[in-house]
Amino acid sequence: MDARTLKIKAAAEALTYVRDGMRLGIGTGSTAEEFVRLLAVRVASGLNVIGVPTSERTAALCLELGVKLTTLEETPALDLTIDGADEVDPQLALIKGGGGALLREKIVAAASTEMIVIADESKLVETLGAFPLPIEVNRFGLAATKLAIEQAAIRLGLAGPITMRMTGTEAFVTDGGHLILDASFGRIPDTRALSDALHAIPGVVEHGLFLGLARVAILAGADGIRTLTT
Ligand code: ABF
Repeated sequence: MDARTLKIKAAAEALTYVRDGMRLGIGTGSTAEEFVRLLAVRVASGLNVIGVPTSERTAALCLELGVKLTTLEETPALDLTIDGADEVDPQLALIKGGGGALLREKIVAAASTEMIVIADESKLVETLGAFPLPIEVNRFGLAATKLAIEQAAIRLGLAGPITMRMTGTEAFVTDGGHLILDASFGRIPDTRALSDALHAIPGVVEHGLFLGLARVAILAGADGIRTLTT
């Protein structure tokens, strides 16, 4: 089975959690896009939901397909967020942000009663960290922030290259106007300690460790769907 088929299967399973009248957080990335496509079909046949998109890209897709959008200003509390991930561990800690939307994704997930992660089963790992951790940073003081991240990592026994995300020859800029540093620390045994240490650095806007946010992970594989819960 190809990767796209697996993503569609995970997205279809997530759709079974959506009820009429729900206020949804709508994720970013290729798996979340499959969810939007399936959701749009249900909306066209009468499902009444409203969604907060986690990126401009997702907003554009929702508008194109007729999924009604709102904002967290108008609708500050959401029922359910459905989003992809770059890595999922068995406790449902996640690395997200490979698509560059981690700040809005985390704000939206935190505003939701429930978060469901959808992915193909290749995203399931024993310990997070093979995927470089995206860290969204303010442009001001970039070199100082990077140094502070390196020092914080060393205190936790972590080390590895930290590179600025690029689009061609230009720095990648997030929807919030910030930059992303991708930190290749390798295995992260204590995700909470790293999360806290990164949050303590003033130039760090947010990072891609999503801890305690997802309650359900729907993972599609060649043998079918696995649903993990906390
Ligand atoms: C978003 O999209 C991210 O947080 C994650 O980086 C990425 C996953 O993308 P895909 O579903 O394309 O693998 O959910």
